[in-house]
Amino acid sequence: MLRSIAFILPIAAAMPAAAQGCPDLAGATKVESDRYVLYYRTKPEKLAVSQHVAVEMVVCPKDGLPAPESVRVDGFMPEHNHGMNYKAVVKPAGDGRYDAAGLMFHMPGRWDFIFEVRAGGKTDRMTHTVMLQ
Ligand SMILES: [Cu+2]
Repeated sequence: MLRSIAFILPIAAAMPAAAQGCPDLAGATKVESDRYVLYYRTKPEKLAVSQHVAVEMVVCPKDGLPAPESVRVDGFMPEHNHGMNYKAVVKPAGDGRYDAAGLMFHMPGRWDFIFEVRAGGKTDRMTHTVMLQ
């Protein structure tokens, strides 16, 4: 009995601390918070002003943390202090994947993608800056 427990524990301790078994999203950009790792990629890949953009995301909880209750994505121009004119709709696609549609960056310049992952009464906010010409 004791012998089998001693055998199991080192295996558990050797597991990676972050995002074990996170589904692969080829070519994605990685952002992370204390609790989550989020990969995203856009469709089309090259962003253009005033064009609808879809965003594919994979959200993976770190070490033993719960799956997200909800995921949101938005865009914001920090230098102009305004967001998008459109609100993205995010749908869970299973296995930690989320598909967002309806984003549009309506002017050139610096935009921040803002990702919000809600779980256990807290929201983790992650951002990634992109430039639109
Ligand atoms: Cu602006």
